[in-house]
Order: sequence, then structure tokens, then C-alpha cells
Amino acid sequence: MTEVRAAPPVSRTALRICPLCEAGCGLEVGLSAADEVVRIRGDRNDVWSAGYLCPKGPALKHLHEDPDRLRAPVVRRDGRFVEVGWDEAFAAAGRLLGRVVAAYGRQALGVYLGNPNVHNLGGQLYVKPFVKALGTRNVFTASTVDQRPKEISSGLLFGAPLSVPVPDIDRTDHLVLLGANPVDSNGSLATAPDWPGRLEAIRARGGRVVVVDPRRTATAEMADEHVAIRPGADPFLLFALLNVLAAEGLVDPGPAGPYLSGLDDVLGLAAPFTPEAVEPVTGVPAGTIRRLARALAAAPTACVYGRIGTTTAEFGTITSWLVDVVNAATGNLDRPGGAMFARAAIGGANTRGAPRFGRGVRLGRHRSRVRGLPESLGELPVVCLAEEIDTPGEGQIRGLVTVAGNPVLSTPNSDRLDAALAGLDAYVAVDPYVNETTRHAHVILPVPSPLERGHYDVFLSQLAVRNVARYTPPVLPRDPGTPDEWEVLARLGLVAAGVEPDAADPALVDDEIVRLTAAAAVADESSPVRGRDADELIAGLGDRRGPERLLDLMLRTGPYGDGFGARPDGLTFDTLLAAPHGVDLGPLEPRLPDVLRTPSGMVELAPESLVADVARLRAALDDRQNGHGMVLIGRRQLRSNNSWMHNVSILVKGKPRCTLLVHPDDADRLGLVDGEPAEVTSRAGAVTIPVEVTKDIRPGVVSIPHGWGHDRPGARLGVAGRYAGVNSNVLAEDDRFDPLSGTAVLNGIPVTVRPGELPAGG
Ligand SMILES: Nc1nc2c(c(=O)[nH]1)N[C@H]1C(S)=C(S)[C@@H](COP(=O)(O)OP(=O)(O)OC[C@H]3O[C@@H](n4cnc5c(=O)[nH]c(N)nc54)[C@H](O)[C@@H]3O)O[C@H]1N2
Ligand SMILES: Nc1nc2c(c(=O)[nH]1)N[C@H]1C(S)=C(S)[C@@H](COP(=O)(O)OP(=O)(O)OC[C@H]3O[C@@H](n4cnc5c(=O)[nH]c(N)nc54)[C@H](O)[C@@H]3O)O[C@H]1N2
Ligand code: SF4
Ligand SMILES: [Mo]
Repeated sequence: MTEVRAAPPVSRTALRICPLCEAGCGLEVGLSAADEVVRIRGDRNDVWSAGYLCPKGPALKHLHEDPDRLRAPVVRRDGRFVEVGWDEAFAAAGRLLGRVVAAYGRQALGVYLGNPNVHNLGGQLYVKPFVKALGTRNVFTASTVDQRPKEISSGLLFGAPLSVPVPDIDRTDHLVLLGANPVDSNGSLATAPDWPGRLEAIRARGGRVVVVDPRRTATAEMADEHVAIRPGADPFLLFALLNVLAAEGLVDPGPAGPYLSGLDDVLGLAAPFTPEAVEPVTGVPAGTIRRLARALAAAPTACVYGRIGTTTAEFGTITSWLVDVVNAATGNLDRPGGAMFARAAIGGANTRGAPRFGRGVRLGRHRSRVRGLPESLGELPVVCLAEEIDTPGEGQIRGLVTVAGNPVLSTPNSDRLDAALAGLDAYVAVDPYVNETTRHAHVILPVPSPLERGHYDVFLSQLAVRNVARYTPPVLPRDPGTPDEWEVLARLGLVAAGVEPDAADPALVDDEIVRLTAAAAVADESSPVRGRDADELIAGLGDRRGPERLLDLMLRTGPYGDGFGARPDGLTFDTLLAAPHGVDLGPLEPRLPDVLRTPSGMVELAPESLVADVARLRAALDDRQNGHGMVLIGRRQLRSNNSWMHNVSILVKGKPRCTLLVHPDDADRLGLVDGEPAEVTSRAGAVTIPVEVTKDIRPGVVSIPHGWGHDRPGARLGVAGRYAGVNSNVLAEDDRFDPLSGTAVLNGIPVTVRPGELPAGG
């Protein structure tokens, strides 16, 4: 029995930016005299989130207190995890990885970086140097099951992968969302807290919200119009919108016009994609498409925004591209109320170097060993991870490091990856949990709870709908002798590079990063410290070390920085400490052409590789006219966060959430009954899952949320194990991906569905 006791009184409060999703809400943590977390609520004074939070924010208390969360490193001995001290753990990690390198070379190492790397300071500032220290090209991340198509299209169009135009939701008159459900996901590649309130505000000021989604989501529920498109059909719809805009003389690029190149070329490519031609493929009536196009052109300001339903799809990169082309063609690129560029206080590639002109992005510089798939932005597609581990031969991955990832639940053909991980000679995980993936590790190095770490959203501020700078210091002290995540990464990088564990001092790495950052700043023509002496700047940073010193350096040399005296009113780390609720840097402002880093100095709207891929889309237009079987899509749930919050009982309890959404017509036809099991089969595998019959999904489409399937033996997730659900990525196929980006198709997987039987005892 759990003992019920009254919560102790709050004796102090502390602030913490929530690291769980892109909204980055400011939280206020109430602590007792004994430093127990009493409650967590939204910080009403936060300049960014003004008190907003979702049910996951308060769950930071439960994550912090979770008895399953690792507090000390573990190593595997005779098939069991045994707690060891930090020195011993690093020695073991160094020995294991060192053996692989000695026998097979550095290319026998692989690394997988998961989503939380962009949500904590250690990952954001120290993971790149860590990967460099491993010295391998076998770099995999969650990006190729996520936003990589958008990074590639943005890189090609604007010159930098994170120059992603975000919807100016606070000023737009007309927002069209494709494949996004921000009311449940809290938004992505458009960092903003309180999407429900912001969508409501668009309508309250007389604007219009349109949701294009095969499912009637909570976001669609709030919208003026819901267009239930067929999965994977967004590029056809977008081309048809361009087709109508061109045919009806509605193209007007507005203020961005002088900086656009290739618009006419893309409009030419749209010619075959008439509303009538795409109607059978999209399932959207031609009349609706015409109406949508005219409404976009007529609105005083408008913005099309696409998210995971459009990127984890067969034509993810084309779709990501066309979203921006439609915005450009309607005069909405880079104007208030349209799609705009953030101007982050630190870390922005589009505020460094010469304005307007740059090298752009280079893709396909090397290829994966087994299938020969091209790299992008220094990474290989994660659809090749399993085969690179389980296919013998020179260059086979025999040693792996995962940092903040759970690819067994989050990447395609999971069963194969699961089996492959079991055969590794060395596997070191940096992760606070023994989960479906890390259960295969030989060494697990945990990281402190979010409440024990400082925070700044370096990555997400590149994608914010308003410019702010915020830092929150650790709420609680770490246990003495427990390293922060940056120290874990720094020390692991050193031992992996062959340094003796005793000599592997994280300060060496920290000093080196600061030295390189300062050297880059003084050489950068956009920096307020251009031409200064790097050593003098470093000396000016004082006694701080670790992320705080690095943040100070980046802030001071960034676009709002004090430039070490050059702009006395500018930002420093001390400014942020003095403004605990954040510093508001104002609404987004037009940034063309200076935001560009393209070779031509123009927005390159018709890049060669994208134009070339249109042939594949045209072929698909003909292929798909008839014969539609059932297809599987995913969904996100407010009380869930990818795979790793299911161990928090207040979030998972209640009726089962991992269900198969089926339209009543399909249920009747297929003999499926609400609450009864169905067997869902793809080319990759099969799962048995309870049916949830609902009119909210388009006929012919079924939906399973990802991140579930906590029934694998050996994981240490007491709560999650009781609410296991099924792993939807058992169904995702590792040979179905967008060729330009290597991004897996997670939405639009052909499946068969029939009544199923739950396994005995299940
Ligand atoms: N079918 C399907 N699959 C999908 C998706 C989908 O829509 N459908 N979505 C995809 C997307 S968008 C994403 S981003 C991926 C996510 O894929 P992953 O990043 O592989 O998975 P997560 O579930 O985010 O796992 C995060 C891991 O990080 C650990 N962790 C949490 N915080 C920290 C920290 O601060 N430091 C460290 N070192 N570890 C930490 C957790 O314990 C957990 O093991 O899933 C993808 N997979
Ligand atoms: N609560 C919660 N919040 C999260 C996460 C989470 O797991 N839980 N994960 C975080 C992460 S890592 C990410 S990347 C973001 C993602 O944020 P979102 O992209 O907003 O995430 P989803 O809710 O999966 O929304 C995708 C929508 O696309 C629809 N869809 C599927 N296929 C298609 C298609 O072919 N065309 C169109 N037009 N729509 C399609 C789905 O029905 C779904 O409603 O969310 C983040 N926030
Ligand atoms: S929306 Fe929820 S999970 Fe996301 S940052 Fe805010 S409180 Fe955290
Ligand atoms: Mo994601």
C-alpha cells in the first residue's frame, strides 16, 4: 500500500525551462524545506510561456523521483546489470570501445543520437565534439525518422539546414497545417507554447485555420476546416495549389520577390498536377483545392506549415520544399503573418559569417557500407543502422554508443535492430534508463535528472515564433561525485579516443571547445568581436566553466551580444541570470536577404536535386490512381513523449492509449470490434492491438501511436511494463524511405488488418 500523506509546505521556489518538448515552457518548482519537490506549475512571469504548461511539465517531479531512473553507472556482468563507480564505468567503456578500435579500426564504431540531445545543454553543446572524438562516419540520429527532409529543403533553399521558416502564428490571418497536431504535440519546427490559445487567437481576430490530416485531430477540432487527405498525398496537394495559383494569375511573391530565384521553374513543374489530376490520389475534391488556393492568395497574410505527417513520408523532401514555395508564391515568405525566420541569440548559422552568400549545404559526401545510401549533414539514414551492425564484412559496426535514444522503439524494422544490438562486441549507452534499447548495453552511464541541470534552448530558439533568451540554473544540487551530462560526454569521448580514464579530464574538452568557439568568433565578419584577440576574450569569461562559460561566450559574440564591450547594452550570461523569467528579444522581423547563406545569394526555389525528384512524384501520380489498400499512420498523445515517459504513472494510468484507430466502415468490412484485438501486418512484421472504432479517421487509414511496446525482457521500467502497448515500428519498413533525405516512411505504411487474438496471458 502506498502511504498517503499531506504534501509538505513550499519553502522556496525555483524556475526551470521544461526540457520535454519544443514548447519549452517556463516552470515554477515549489520545494519543501528538505528540498523535496512539492509541486510544479507554469511560471506566469515567463516572457515566453506566460504560465502555460501541459500535463507532462509537472511530471518532472515524478521523473526526478522515479526509482527506476539510474543514479549510478551500471555494467553488465553475467547477463545482469551491476552498479559500479564512475571511474570503473569509464574504464570499462574505454576498454570495450578500445578493443573494437584496436581490432577493426574506428569505422567499426557507430553512434546513435536520440531526440533529447536537442533538449539538454550537454547534448546541445558537447555532443558534436563527442561524435568527432569517436572518429567514425557511422553517425545515426533520430533526425532521419523526423525533420531531416525539412532541414535539407531549408539548406538548399536558404543555405542552412536550420534556416527553417516558421509560421508567424501570432500575426497570421490564415494558417494551413499539414500533418501536424500541435494541440497534442505542442508544436514542432515552430517553437511556441500554448498552441491551443494561439490557434484560438487566430480565429478570435477573424482569421482562419485549416487542418489537412487523414485524422480529425484535436487541432482539426479547433479549426475552421478539416481536409481529410490520403496519407502521403501532400506533395500532390501542394503542387495543385501552385497549379491553381499560376493558372488563375494569383502568384504574387510580395516583398521577398527580389530575392527569389526559380519560382517560374517550379510553377512550370506544377503544370501536370491539376486539381482534377490529383483528386483521386489526394482524396481531396478538385473544388476544395481551388478554394484552398484562392483563400491563401486572398488572405491579407497566410502561412502553410507542415510537420511530421509530411516529413516522415515517401516524398518528405519535396513536400517540405513545396510548403515554402507556396508561401513564397503567395507573398508570405519572410513577412509578418507569413513564414518567417527566427533570429536566435546563439548558435544560428544564419547569423554567422558573411550575410547572404554562403556555401549552402553539401549532401551525399559518402555512402553507407551495405546499401550505399547517401549521408546528409554528416549522418547516415537510421534505416541502415541494423544492417550496418548485422552484416559481416569490413567496416561492420561492432561497437556502438547511444546517447539519449531508444531506437528499438523509434526506428523502422525494430525487431531486426533489437536482434542486431544483442550481437555487438561493445555497446555503451548514455541514458538514465534501462529501456528496450539500453538493455543491450555493456555499460550505461546515466545523466542527472533535469532538475539537477541548468538549461538553455540553443536548438529550439532557431525555430521560435518569437525571439527570446532564457537560462534556468539547476533547481537542485547534484549528488557529489555525480557528473553532469556534458562531463559524461567529454570523458567518454576522451576514453574512446584512447586517453587513460584517469587522465580523461572533461576540462580538457571544455577548454578546447571554448578555444575553438572564441577563435571562430574573432574570425567571423558578422561577429561584434571580429579581429579581437581570442585569448583575451577567454580571459574575460572569468572563472565559470562548462556550459555556463560556453553560453556566456556564445551570447556575448552573438547577434545581440555585448561583444565584450563593443556593445555595452548587449547580452551576456549575467544578463540572463539577472532576468530569471527570460529576456524578450521581440517578434520576428523580416530577414531577407541577409538570412541567406546560398551560393547565389538568392532563395534558390528550384534546386536541381529537388527538381529531379519530381519525376518520381509524377510516376507516383499515375501509379496511385487506383487500388488503395489500408495504410497505417502514427499519432502523438498529449500525455506521452516519444518512448520515454511511460514510466510515469500519473501520465499512463487510465484506459489503454496504445490502440488502433479504425473507421466504422472499415471495422464493419473487416470484422473488427471496438475493444477487441486486431492483427496488423506489414511487409516488416505484425502486431496485435486493441481496436478503437472512431469516425475521426479517414476510411482506409488506421493509426497507431509510436513509442510503445514496453514488453521486452530485461528493461527496467516497472510502470511502463504494466502499460506495455505495441511497438508500431515493428511494422515500419527499413526499405521504405524518402531517397533525398533517407528519412523513413512512418506515415503511409501499407498494412493488412484482421481480427486478432491476444497472446495467451496478454
Ligand atoms: N512510427 C513512428 N516512429 C517514430 C515517430 C513517429 O511519429 N512514428 N517519431 C519519430 C521522432 S519525431 C522522434 S524525435 C524519434 C525519437 O526517437 P529517440 O530519440 O530514439 O527516442 P526517445 O523515445 O525520444 O528516447 C529518448 C531516450 O533518451 C533518454 N533521455 C531522456 N532525457 C535524457 C537526457 O537528458 N540525456 C540523456 N542522455 N538521455 C535522456 C530516455 O531515457 C530515452 O531512452 O522517434 C521517431 N519514431
Ligand atoms: N505529447 C507529445 N508531444 C510531442 C511528442 C510526443 O511524443 N508526445 N513528440 C515530439 C516530437 S519528437 C515531435 S517531432 C513533434 C511532432 O509534432 P507533430 O508533427 O505535430 O506530431 P503528430 O501529433 O504526430 O502530428 C502528425 C499528424 O500528421 C498526421 N498525418 C499522418 N500522415 C499524414 C499525411 O500523409 N499527410 C498529412 N497531411 N497528415 C498526416 C497524423 O494524423 C497526425 O495528426 O511532437 C513533439 N511533441
Ligand atoms: S508543453 Fe508540456 S511537455 Fe512541452 S514544454 Fe510545456 S510543459 Fe513541457
Ligand atoms: Mo521528433
